[in-house]
Amino acid sequence: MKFRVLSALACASAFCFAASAAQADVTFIGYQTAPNAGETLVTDFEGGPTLGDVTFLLPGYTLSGDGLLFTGSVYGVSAAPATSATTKDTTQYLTLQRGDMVTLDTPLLKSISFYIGSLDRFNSFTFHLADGTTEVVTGAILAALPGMDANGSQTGFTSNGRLTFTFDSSIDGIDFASGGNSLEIGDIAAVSAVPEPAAWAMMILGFGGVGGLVRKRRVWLAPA
Ligand SMILES: [Ca+2]
Ligand SMILES: [Ca+2]
Repeated sequence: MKFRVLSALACASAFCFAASAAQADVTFIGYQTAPNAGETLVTDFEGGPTLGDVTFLLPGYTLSGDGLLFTGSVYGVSAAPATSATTKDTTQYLTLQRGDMVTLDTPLLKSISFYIGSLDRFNSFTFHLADGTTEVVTGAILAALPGMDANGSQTGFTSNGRLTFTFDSSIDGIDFASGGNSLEIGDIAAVSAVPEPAAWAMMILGFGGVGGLVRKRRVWLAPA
């Protein structure tokens, strides 16, 4: 069952008291590798070898920063995102080591989603809102949401899956960063802030097709 809650649980955190803070709806679906219904794939991180020349990056988007394109797992360096309790992403993904930051500049977006592997508390996502402000969601914030953990588990259903952020206003970029090893990101997908009619139809269909694994909460974002 899909649901939307102005979360009492989020209010248990300090972020609830930032009266002017922006808000984002957060959806997490463990092990869901595919983009959500109605989304368009932004990049799958194939190709390279450097961030600037991945084979496919949707027009209008720019990737820059310190991340590595990686396949497989190396202990203490990077772990391929889990796609089930016993399987891993066998394709190329983005990994950020301690201190790394990668920026994805985007057209105006209503929502963005990406596959996250072994979420850690020290992973962070800084959203650039169209009004020029920035808002930060850390792994520690996400760990407080039902159905999610940020314990770095390389197999867990609650720390490997598709993470979706939907905004009341538009964003035009996101910074991925990590205070430790590592932040692992698979396919990124997005919904434009100005969808085509066909996209609306797909989204409406998508709303009816989501199964019982959705955990959706509204988080209060911490100003950067
Ligand atoms: Ca890939
Ligand atoms: Ca990790």
